Amino acid sequence: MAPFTSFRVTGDRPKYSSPMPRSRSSSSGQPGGAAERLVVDGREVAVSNPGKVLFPEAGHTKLDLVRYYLAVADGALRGAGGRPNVMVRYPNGIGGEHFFQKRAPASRPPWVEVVSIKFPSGRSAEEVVPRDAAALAWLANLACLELHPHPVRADDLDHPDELRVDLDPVPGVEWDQVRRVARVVEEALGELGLTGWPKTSGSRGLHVIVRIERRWSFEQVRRAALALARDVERRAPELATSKWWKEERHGVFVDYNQNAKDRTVASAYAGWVTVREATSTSPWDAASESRSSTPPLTTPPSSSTARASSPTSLSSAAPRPAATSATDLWPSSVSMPAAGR
Ligand SMILES: [Mn+2]
Repeated sequence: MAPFTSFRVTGDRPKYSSPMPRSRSSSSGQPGGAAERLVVDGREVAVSNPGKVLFPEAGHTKLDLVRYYLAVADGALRGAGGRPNVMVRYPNGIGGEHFFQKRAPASRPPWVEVVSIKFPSGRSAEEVVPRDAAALAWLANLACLELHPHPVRADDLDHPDELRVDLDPVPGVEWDQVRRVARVVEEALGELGLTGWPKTSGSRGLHVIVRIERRWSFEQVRRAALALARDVERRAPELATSKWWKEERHGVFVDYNQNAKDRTVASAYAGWVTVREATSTSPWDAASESRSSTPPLTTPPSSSTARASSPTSLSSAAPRPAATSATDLWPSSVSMPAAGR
């Protein structure tokens, strides 16, 4: 049973072709049934084990996940599109083991784009760069329940276009406090002429994505994120902390180290991230709503909702004008705690 029926994503995209008539080959012998072949914008995507249950509680299958990504492709691509993505794979579903896979599988359709990323170790890996709904469907077939993009675009791997504010509540901190801190972040950003786009993190917190010009190094952006974290702490010392050491933290930790090079975070419309139904055009109002417990796959946002909810509005917000950009505003003398955790 599909949680929704339409594959239509936006008005100007062609409708996705219906799956071919199911050929339930009895010789397959696989629990998920014979492979489905979908045609997405003219590209054929094979879905192996389409009936395999990835979300046992709701009963959603891999084919449901593929359909979900097709339905939210517009929003999901605004978050993860055009960027190298680490694949976060859950081959046995949401309750099973998952692993991070940087290297794109060698056996992939020719239309799946990759870009080579160099790591400090000197090694490199070709990471997937999704640019269209078909690529998302292909990722879904590999049971990527999350999209984990780098904060850079594939055509410039050295200059992030996103500063990511990661709000991590320490254990016991309520959701209400997380969104109060998000409001403080909004205020701090606003004074700098920057716009933040909040989204749920997929765990207990919130991410605020700030699009910036591609002018600064990872180190500079991270330094700006640290300065912002300290500013937030200064504004709301009882609610938020920028302390790196866990034993010194209280309230909501503003995790500036998510801006370290090679760090990726779950992007908007990840298959398992709570999708908030926004009723307002302001992302900050969306962040104020109570946390929905509705599993995202049962309520994929309509395209109009998707446009209204925060992360999908990113593209219209970027790029930032040059006048006041975060990293120009803080001195380079701000000392940097050690990276890593
Ligand atoms: Mn976090």
